[in-house]
Amino acid sequence: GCVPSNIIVTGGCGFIGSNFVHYVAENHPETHVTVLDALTYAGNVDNIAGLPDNQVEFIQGDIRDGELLDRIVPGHDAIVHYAAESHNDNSIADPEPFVRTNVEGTFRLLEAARKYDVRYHHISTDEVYGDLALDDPRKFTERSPYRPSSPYSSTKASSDLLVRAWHRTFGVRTTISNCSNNYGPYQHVEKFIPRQITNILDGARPKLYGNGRDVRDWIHAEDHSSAVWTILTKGRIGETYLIGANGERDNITVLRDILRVMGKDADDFDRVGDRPGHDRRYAIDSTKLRTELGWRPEHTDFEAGIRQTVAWYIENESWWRPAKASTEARYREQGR
Ligand code: NAD
Ligand code: TDX
Repeated sequence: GCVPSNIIVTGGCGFIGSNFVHYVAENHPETHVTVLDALTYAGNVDNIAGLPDNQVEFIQGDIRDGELLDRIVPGHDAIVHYAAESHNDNSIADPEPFVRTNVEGTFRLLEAARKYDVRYHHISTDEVYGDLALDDPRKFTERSPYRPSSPYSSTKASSDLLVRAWHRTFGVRTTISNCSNNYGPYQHVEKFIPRQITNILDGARPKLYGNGRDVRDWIHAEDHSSAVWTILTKGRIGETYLIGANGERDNITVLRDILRVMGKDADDFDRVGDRPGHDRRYAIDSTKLRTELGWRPEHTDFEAGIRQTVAWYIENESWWRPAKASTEARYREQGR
């Protein structure tokens, strides 16, 4: 593999993108990072504050802005594309921004990668494979069929297909990674784990959808970052790699971990209406990434990861406070 000297990270002011920028700053000081982010409701430039100015540069802009891409893409040797509309519940309330950013935005970046012959890594999700039954012994692999359920996951699936076509037809040097559910610092309070932690800190009760038996395959955002770096530098061009850390848990178990860590009773939560079209279970088989590229996760103790994450939200109330009331107001409109 070869270490890129100058990369663009789209969505680098969001949850996972900013964790990746921190990861590169700490572990690969020889790589310059240009963060391109529109700063939507989900983006916060404070997420990358304090990183060395000579290594990390921020440009506010939209990935759909072709003229902006013409100005900034030349001179970079890779694009790592995280920017997206990322929340399933929002995609049910209003799908249009998901088509615009996830489909059209990916198209613009691929066109720029083609025009300037820049390596392109695409961040995607296990949700493109739909869901599994609770008792299905299988997990998703790189060969699983695409069958997305939600407006969010269908736009992510669409973007993956564009990447495959731009590789095969135009020879763009692409890789794709499909990762399972992330947790860790800087995650927006609309998402399951931060929503429940910050509800408890606010003296409000956590909200569990449906019967709480839905399973997600949790991975710490830092392990996602190390996997993406591995694929960016050592992955085979044109290939897809699944990223996961064998972290399957149902939602009620995760919620009870949070309640226990925060000193609450195991039944101190509300059950609310279910998400329409709710996926039952996701599970990742990351054998290809582990055997071909030698990647391993480091945060394998989920309860320790939850404890650290709870501590981060306690210490960083000024970070999440501005988004909390408006997020809960949106949930009230949806009855969740
Ligand atoms: P996020 O919503 O926290 O952050 C998205 C970022 O993209 C924000 O900073 C936002 O300002 C920016 N953005 C949105 N639209 C833009 C546009 N048109 N132009 C430029 N910037 C724009 O999302 P996240 O949870 O960090 O997810 C990042 C990526 O990882 C997404 O592609 C998502 O599909 C993927 N992913 C997420 C998870 C997860 O568990 N959260 C799991 C697997 C894959
Ligand atoms: O308040 C809640 N109560 C609840 O029970 C919320 C917000 C969620 N849930 C449930 C729904 C899901 O089964 O928790 C689970 C996780 O929900 P989210 O945090 O919304 O994540 P999910 O829908 O699984 O999608 C996430 O993982 C895959 C990310 O948001 C996506 O961007 C990623 O692609």
